Amino acid sequence: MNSIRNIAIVAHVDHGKTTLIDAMLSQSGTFRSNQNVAERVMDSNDLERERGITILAKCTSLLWKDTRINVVDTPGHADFGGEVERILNMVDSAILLIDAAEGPLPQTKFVLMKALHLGLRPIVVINKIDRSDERHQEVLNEVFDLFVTLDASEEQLDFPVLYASGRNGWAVNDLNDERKDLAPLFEKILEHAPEAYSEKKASQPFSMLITTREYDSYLGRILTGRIDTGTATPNAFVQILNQHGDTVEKGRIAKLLAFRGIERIPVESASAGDVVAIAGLEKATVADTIMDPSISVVIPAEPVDPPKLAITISANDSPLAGREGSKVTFRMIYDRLMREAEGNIAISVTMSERKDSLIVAGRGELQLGVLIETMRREGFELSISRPKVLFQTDPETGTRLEPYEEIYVDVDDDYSGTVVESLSNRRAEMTDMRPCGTGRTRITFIGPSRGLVGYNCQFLTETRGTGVLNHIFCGYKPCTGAFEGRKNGVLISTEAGEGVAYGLFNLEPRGDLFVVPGDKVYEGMIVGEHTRSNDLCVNPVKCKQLSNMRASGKDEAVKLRPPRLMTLEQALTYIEDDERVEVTPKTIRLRKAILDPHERKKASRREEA
Ligand SMILES: Nc1nc2c(ncn2[C@@H]2O[C@H](COP(=O)(O)OP(=O)(O)OP(=O)(O)O)[C@@H](O)[C@H]2O)c(=O)[nH]1
Ligand SMILES: [Mg+2]
Repeated sequence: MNSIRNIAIVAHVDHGKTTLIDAMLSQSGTFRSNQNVAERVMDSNDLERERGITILAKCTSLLWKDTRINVVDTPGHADFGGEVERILNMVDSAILLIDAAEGPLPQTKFVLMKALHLGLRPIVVINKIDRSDERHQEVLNEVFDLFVTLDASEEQLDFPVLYASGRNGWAVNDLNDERKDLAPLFEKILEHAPEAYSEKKASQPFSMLITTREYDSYLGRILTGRIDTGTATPNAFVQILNQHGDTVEKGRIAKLLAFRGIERIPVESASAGDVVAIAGLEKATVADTIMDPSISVVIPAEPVDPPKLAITISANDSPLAGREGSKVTFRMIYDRLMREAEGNIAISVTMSERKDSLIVAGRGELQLGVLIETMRREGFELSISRPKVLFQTDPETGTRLEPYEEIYVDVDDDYSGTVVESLSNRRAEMTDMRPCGTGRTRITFIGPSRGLVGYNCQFLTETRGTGVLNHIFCGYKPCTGAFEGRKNGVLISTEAGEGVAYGLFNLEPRGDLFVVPGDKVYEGMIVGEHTRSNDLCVNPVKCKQLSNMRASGKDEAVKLRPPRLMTLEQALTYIEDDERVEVTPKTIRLRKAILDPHERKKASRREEA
């Protein structure tokens, strides 16, 4: 039995990829009947479960009528697009999933563009047909238009279509068919996706391009890829070359693992076309080729899109540094980030000029936020600057260029005015506005990426949490000049100590507070937002003057307004250039980069001059 299909499931965020894979796994009999399986079982890491999104692409494998189908679940969020780009190299086919109510959205366009470019012929699945607001006919037309816009070939345009409800576990070729199970989808995969095994390739010496790299506390470095030629066996001696053809290392395959459902099990051999994981190598990483020492042919890896947004990360130097984290030195941060950049192709890390911080560039706030959150849980303490969009210079004219995005918002009609206004304030231009479904409008804009940094939070407030905002990078255009920063100034602590109810109560008329009584504060730390545009130095640790007269007692138990709490991503986009976010495993604090008020004043004067 050597028949293999390799297929990736791609879609916009939340269109139901991971849920569909649950149903595929259970209906192909991959789980034991008494096995207790979590919902969205492929979203296996903590952050994925907490946020309900897929962050890393992951492979699974199932059997259908003696054919092994390797399925790759991919993330739908644009920030993790690099994962999708790389994974598409490993498969021969893709299932393009589209929500029957929402239709194609920006990330649908992105993943389809990448898939078509690689010459894949996707199977289109219109999912969530069970939704009451589904509009499959229109959606199908929109999908067809999208294929045309993206210059699909005749062959690609002739895509098969299935209708499905992944959550209810059925797929049909025709909506009049009985909605029973996923058999029609499996049959379509066998029929439409190309056979991955080839006798001819299998008879050549072994070679495999590494697509993902992860760490296992037990096995060490685990490298996953699809075997291009030959057969891999445990204990085989191999050499690893990078994309330039330089030798990275030579070594032995200690363990050869194949995917079986949600597990990886050791196997004695695997042949060309199969997707496997290899343990035992020490230096090999993503985009390197593992091969039999008798050959030296590097398999080319497609380059991925460059990063667009950067933050600087340095060691935490606040007065409270080192109290909550175990990894606080710059050296540790450096090693950790370099290791990340090596395996995570969509992130780049460079040393700053002053050699005291690292510039970490990625695709977006969410991706960088997830990286910081992960490091935080590993025990790191960090000091982070506001995300900055990466500019480019036009090689011919020398003008400064900045990234632009196509922005799509779906909002209730009532909020469309507010959203148009706030996006125009962020220099976005409206290009289209049309009704979409009952009482909702879809508005399209083109605007600078800079304007979108931190907008998501404001957008959710403006639409009372009902709006959907999506954007996709659409190229570089001449820079639009300076943006106005945050409207309000901040309240800065002048003292170190613990927040006191009395002191905080007295600050309430000045603005919204970020701290509660008992929170540790220090000089230069930001404790709230000022109601006016300037910064204000305040004392949050001030106690009530005690006198020897007994007070009436009524002002002793002061009632404070609830503080404004920020998530990591909100904090990052809230701060200005002269401010930092201090992150420890337990706390997120905002602070001025320069803590001493006199030094701060001097520095800002220097800047103005
Ligand atoms: N009505 C309906 N909802 C569904 C269906 N499939 C999934 N959902 C819901 O859609 C949401 C997103 O599902 P996921 O499977 O996490 O989507 P995803 O495409 O993997 O999302 P990302 O990995 O974050 O891109 C969940 O709340 C699911 O319950 C379906 O067939 N019908
Ligand atoms: Mg998912």
